[in-house]
Amino acid sequence: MTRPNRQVDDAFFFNAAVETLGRDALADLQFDRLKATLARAYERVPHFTKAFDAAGVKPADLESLADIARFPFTVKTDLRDNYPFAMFAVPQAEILRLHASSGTTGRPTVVGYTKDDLTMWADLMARSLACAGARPGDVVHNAYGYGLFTGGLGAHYGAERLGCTVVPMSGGGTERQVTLLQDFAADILCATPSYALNIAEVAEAQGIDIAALPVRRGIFGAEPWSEAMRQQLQGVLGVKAIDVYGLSEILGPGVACECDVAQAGLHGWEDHFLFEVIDPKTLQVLPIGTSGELVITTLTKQALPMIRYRTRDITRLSDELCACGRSHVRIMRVTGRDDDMLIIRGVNVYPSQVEAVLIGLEGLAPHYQIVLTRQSALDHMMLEVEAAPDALVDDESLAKRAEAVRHHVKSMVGVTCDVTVKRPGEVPRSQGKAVRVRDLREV
Ligand code: DLL
Repeated sequence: MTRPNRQVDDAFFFNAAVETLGRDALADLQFDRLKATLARAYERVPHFTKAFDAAGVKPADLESLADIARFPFTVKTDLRDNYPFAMFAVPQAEILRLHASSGTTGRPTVVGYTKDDLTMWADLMARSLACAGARPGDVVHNAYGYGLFTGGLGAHYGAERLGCTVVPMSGGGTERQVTLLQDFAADILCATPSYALNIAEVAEAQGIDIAALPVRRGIFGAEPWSEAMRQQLQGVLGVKAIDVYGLSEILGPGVACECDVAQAGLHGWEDHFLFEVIDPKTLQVLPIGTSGELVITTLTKQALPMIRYRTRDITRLSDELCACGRSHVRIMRVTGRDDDMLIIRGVNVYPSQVEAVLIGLEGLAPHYQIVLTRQSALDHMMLEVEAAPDALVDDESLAKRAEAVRHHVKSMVGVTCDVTVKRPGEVPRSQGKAVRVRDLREV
């Protein structure tokens, strides 16, 4: 290694004036930008013209930020119904980049960006990386997938914008990831949390002490992960693990990011987005601090303005002052998606709850899958977990461990399930977003 990795303790902002802007000034800025966005969406996108008309509301009706509640929601199927480009508010020739998310059924969701949108995205991702503890000059090992998924290119341009050296790894080729993390002395690892764990495991198998490498921050997102998983990742990787959030319909990564000072909720960048939390059943806006579905309106997007987009992500907001000095609202850890929520004989279960139980138990590796089937009209949950590499794997030990898992899941999550403890390496590993649930009920 030719370069000492740096120590960073001082507060650092990509754009201090904006990140610490007073709440009143932030609200004024949001109001002006929201008014312009509503007008633009109504004038340029037939979907919004129809939706606003059907709701009997016009952009001019917005007299305060709270009036946003009078405007209609946008949902994922609206994008699918307008496939591929009919939600765009600019002519196709002004679109410089397309991304798409595959989804499980039907058409992909397509999103587009103008030149200004790409600049804004890079700025917000740079701001997020800085908030997470990255600094100009750092080496950023980017293991988010490159391609139609927004993770790879989103983190890439943000890191360049911050002035970092980017290693554009993408996902996969895990042994090589370990080698280059080592050889290039990365300061920052960007990956999904499940893939970061996979990297750590492969390093261990190669006899490399990954925690001893200079990497000091893991910037993890794109899938739900638990506080227990944070502790696990921090332990095995020897990093501070920071949560980053985003979704392609709104931007990609960089909509919100935790600060490394507090590691307690993700600062949602309110100069570019308006955040609401609603009750997904009544669709009413909930008071700040109450848990519900996150709804986001873009305030500056040119190509694809989004009005009250229902993310399906379950969280709550916090406007408590943060120790880092940033004034922007905090989005608390997303515990799961409304549509990830499993209802097993009446009990609501999020995979992240199961994960938190597994990580607390001895003799298990943090790899698991939930397999759902239907047995005589009843939902049945089977949990496949994996023994730790050093655990006993004779049939009797595996059966004992399975019984312990079954007991803990029952007492802590409240659901009865069958458990199989597999031998090390038998649960499929993630290369990007982990597949935690195999739902075989429709088959
Ligand atoms: O996952 C963007 C992204 C890339 C975010 C890299 C962070 C890092 P999509 O593929 O459109 O975009 O998926 C968006 O992923 O609605 C959440 O359900 C989930 N998700 C994203 N970040 C988090 C997170 C990218 N930090 C969907 N915690 C979102 C929990 C997350 N869930």
